[in-house]
Amino acid sequence: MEVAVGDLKEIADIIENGERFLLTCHVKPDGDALGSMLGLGLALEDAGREVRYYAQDPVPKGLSFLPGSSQVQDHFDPDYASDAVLVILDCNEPSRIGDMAETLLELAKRVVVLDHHLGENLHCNQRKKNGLGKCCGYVSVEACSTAEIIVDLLDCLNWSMSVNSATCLYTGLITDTGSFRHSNTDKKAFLTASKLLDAGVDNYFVANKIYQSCPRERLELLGLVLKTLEIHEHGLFAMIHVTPKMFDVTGATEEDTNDFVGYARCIDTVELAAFVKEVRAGHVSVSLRSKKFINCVEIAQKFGGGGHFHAAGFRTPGTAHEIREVLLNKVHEYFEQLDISGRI
Ligand SMILES: [Mn+2]
Repeated sequence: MEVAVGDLKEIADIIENGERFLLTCHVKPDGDALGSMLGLGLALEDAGREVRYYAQDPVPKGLSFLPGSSQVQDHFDPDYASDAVLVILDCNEPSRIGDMAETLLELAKRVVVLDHHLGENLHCNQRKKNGLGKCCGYVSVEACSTAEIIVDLLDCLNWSMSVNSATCLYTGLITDTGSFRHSNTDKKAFLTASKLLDAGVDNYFVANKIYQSCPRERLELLGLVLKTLEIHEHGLFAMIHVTPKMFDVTGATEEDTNDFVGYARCIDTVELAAFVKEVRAGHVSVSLRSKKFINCVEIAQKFGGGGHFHAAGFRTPGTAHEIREVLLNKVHEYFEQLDISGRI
């Protein structure tokens, strides 16, 4: 796997020459999806381009402080889309954009993909499908966040960054690196942060919005979820879950479960953590997080999911209790074929 696919200069040319843009990101948008989309979009607006933002799912309450977030719509005008450069941020598979992905890809005049996930590289496949080079992209698994790629792109364009644009990008950077704690945090992540602070970002403001502004329902739900903690595989695997009933009892919403999996992973012996989330009865999504040597994608792929080495996920029908059992078995199989002697 190449670490970077595509040419950022080629993307910069398309951006420079475009007049109308439709920006989109993945379903259930997170800090990097929205941060990179709005960060790029606000820079485009400052450069006099016409920009619209589309995301299938709404902006989470916790990210509504992002400048420009009120402009994100859950629908798009097909006439506008057919005359626009479609920029897809923080994902590279149509299913991650949502139900309207194929329509958008058909309609758009040009398609640009900017991402840092492992995956089938939408732009390459689309390029083959369309034959005419309508799609291109830059996907770098080395980049800690899509926001970092946008900073590089704006550098390439020689465009200056407004405080608002930089605030969005900084949010993408700190959320995807877990505030510079995850393994994807490298020197470049700090250099990018430094550039964003130079552009005027109030990092304490952003940190407070992200980490010190949660509703009390979140903590009440966390209390119930932590009671479901079980540790398996000689202390290496921790699992927690949430059920629809726990949401009912606490009044918390799905957004409130953000990063709960981190509590399971933070245990000293744990190398792999799973959070089994049943929000609607019979529909489960699972977040997997690892510390060092466990490849979450390999496990997620057994269930048709994907992601990064240290962070992946999948969706499946079933109840939380059923999926716990199935996952426990798969993880056990995974550990059996892994040589963990000397690690426990
Ligand atoms: Mn990201």
